[in-house]
Amino acid sequence: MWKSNNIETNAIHGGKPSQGEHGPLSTPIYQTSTFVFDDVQQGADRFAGDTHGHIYSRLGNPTVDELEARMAILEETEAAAAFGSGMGAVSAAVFGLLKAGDHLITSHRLYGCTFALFSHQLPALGIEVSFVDLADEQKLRAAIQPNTKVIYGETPINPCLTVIDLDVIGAIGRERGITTIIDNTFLSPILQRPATHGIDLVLHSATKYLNGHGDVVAGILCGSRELVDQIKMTTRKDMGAVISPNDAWLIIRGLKTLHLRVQRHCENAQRVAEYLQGHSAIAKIYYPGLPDHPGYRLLGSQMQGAGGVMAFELQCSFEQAVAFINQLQLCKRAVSLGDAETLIQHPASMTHSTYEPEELAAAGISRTLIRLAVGLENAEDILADLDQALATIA
Ligand code: 4LM
Repeated sequence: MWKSNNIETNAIHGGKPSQGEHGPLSTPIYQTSTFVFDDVQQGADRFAGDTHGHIYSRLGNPTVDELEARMAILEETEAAAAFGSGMGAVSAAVFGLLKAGDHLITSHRLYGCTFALFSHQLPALGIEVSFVDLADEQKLRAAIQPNTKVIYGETPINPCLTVIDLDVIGAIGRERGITTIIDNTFLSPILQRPATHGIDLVLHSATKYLNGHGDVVAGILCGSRELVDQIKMTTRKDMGAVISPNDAWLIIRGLKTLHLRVQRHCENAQRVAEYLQGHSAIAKIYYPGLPDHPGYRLLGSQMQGAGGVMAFELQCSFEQAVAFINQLQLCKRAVSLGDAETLIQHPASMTHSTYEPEELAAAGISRTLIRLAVGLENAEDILADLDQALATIA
């Protein structure tokens, strides 16, 4: 299987299987649910795992295989598994690794549906969950119990961009024999590769930067062959959050420009963050590319860039904040991130509406917090749109 030393080349060619009979440049879409066996024995051998070969697209598909091979190379892991959504990947990972009586440590700061899964579904099945500040090593160590099996975090965290030190999480996981999972959605492997910091499983909502064009919902999990195979053959197979071959193909296409897109997202976001920071209507801004953000110290080591997402508070009432969002013309009012279009949303009533009011407060999500996922447009146009909308609340 082909592999370069350069991530830009691997995003295009990495893991490509050897050229088939017709030599297509673009990956063929194997739009098939099932695969034909030559005879009963061949089918039985494949089911028993004695021989390789496809069986049924819930278990594996050649187009999906190519996406998985490429993502494993990009995240510097042995293997990867693709899913029908980011939440499909999160749930397959935790249900595959935890059983009743086990304990999960995570942060109270998470994407809203991940928080809902951990605070409602897992406890209902007898899995204990502790929510601690994963950026605080002492608090994390103090939360470990004899039954702790998994530590799960995001970095930078949705929506306030809190950064967690991956070397600390990876070291604690190794030392205590706890499986560590990091959601790398906000940066993509172009800017951050958690496995190189000792993290066991790296997760993505592939809906975001990996695909990048706002037309697919998907997830990816990258890790050791052993862990990935375990999850593929248990929760992915039996719970069934599989990706379609067509969606896998769209992500393969998106990956070809990932490095160019991410670079432009970072450049545009840096300009927007600096503009907002200097604007008199802004009360607070959260972006790890600004020197006063606590995560800035890890830029250049853990993170090769600050990404395209930021959050901010305006010096105004809730009603004025809503009026500002409604006033935007170019920036689109929508959840999600990592698309060509600049997207703006209100976390307390949208992505994080799964949180109770006191949980929102603990996660630092105020009623006036606004999240901006900067797109690929000309930065001048994004700034002009923000400027005209800010002028209405001045
Ligand atoms: C959003 N996010 O924030 P699927 N992990 C992270 C995420 O931000 C998301 C998921 C997992 C948003 C969706 C509406 C850090 C999603 C879940 O949506 O299931 O692909 O990923 O705007």
